[in-house]
Amino acid sequence: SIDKEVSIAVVGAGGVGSCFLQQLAYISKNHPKVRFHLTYVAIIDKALYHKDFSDIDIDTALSTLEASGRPLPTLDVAVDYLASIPRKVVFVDNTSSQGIAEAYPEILRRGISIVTPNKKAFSGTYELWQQIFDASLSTGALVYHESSVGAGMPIISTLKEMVETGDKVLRIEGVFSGTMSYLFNSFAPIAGTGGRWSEEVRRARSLGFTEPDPRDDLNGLDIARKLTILGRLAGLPIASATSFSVQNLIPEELRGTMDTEEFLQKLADHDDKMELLKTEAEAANKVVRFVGSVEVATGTASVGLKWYNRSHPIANLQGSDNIISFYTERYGLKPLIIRGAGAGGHVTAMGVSGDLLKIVSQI
Ligand code: NHO
Repeated sequence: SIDKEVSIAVVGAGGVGSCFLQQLAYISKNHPKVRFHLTYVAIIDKALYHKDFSDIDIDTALSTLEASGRPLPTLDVAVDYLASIPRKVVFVDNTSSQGIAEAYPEILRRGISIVTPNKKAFSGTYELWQQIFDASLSTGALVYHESSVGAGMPIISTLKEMVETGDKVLRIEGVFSGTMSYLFNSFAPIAGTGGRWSEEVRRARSLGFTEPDPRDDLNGLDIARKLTILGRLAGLPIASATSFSVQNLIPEELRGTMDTEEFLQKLADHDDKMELLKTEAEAANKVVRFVGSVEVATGTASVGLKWYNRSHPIANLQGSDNIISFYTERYGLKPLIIRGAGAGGHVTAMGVSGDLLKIVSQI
């Protein structure tokens, strides 16, 4: 029997958002206790919602939004509308919008819970982080963001449980970017030679493994954002994603405003340097990988190239997999290791849907 009714607002319906809507359709048909009402759907320029809060059919939401969506209201207007819904409301942010991220404290203050894979809010200023969790504490509205690190893998929930049950996290280390995982697994494989660096970047891009402009992966910022989030959850007041050492793999001369094609052509001039890195590691019977780590005792985080023995779990990743190792007091010398697909619409949306289920069971 149904014992709860919840309204869902979905903002963003791209790679992750469209997969999330498919999962929401499944959940709403199969949940034994909760009735889900899709009450608001929006993309960058359009929104679909009804004055009387009546339901939007989940299966056809996107085509209806395309055909008869109205112009996107301002965020203030949208939040006023959501706050007036006479039910519990969960706001699902499937965008990478900075503006929406900055509105989380206000959304929570209005009693609306939030689920999101968007890293911006949690890796921005420490002040925004505090405002978000203070607002949640004061109103009881919840905020979950599992997919902001490692897609659907249980990274954030695991770390939170360690901390909340009194384990002491000492170090977190891993490969946090599907793109960089793919690039280094094929550039410096544990067996065979791998291609030239710029060719590997070009190939990864054509296979859809990089951002449209690969510089957005090579600059290390995506990984720095994820480390900021994990470091803060482990108790470090990390000021921002640019407050610690991040190795930028974009050669300095190529950081200007040139277009992507010109960048890829010029990147070939730097292949010899990358080749040298690879052969130096090989000479020591190791492989080079691009990793991130948080060192809790010293309060530091870093992102950059490191060498690993061929037998090391970090050296043995495949495809665009992520791997995250938690070194804690409880786990001693053998870290808890979580490994699996770290990118892609369906697995990222699963983290979002899983969080939604956790929220509805608590509100
Ligand atoms: P898209 O496909 O660009 O879709 C964005 C949607 O938001 C569009 O529908 C757009 O119209 C809408 N939108 C943008 N601004 C809006 C606004 N102001 N109001 C209303 N709608 C707006 O982006 P994705 O790929 O679906 O990503 C969505 C979010 O999930 C982003 O925050 C992204 O960072 C996050 N995310 C995506 C992935 C992924 O695999 N695609 C992952 C994690 C988080 O695990 C993944 C990952 O880390 C991949 C990473 N590149 C890696 O490891 O290499």
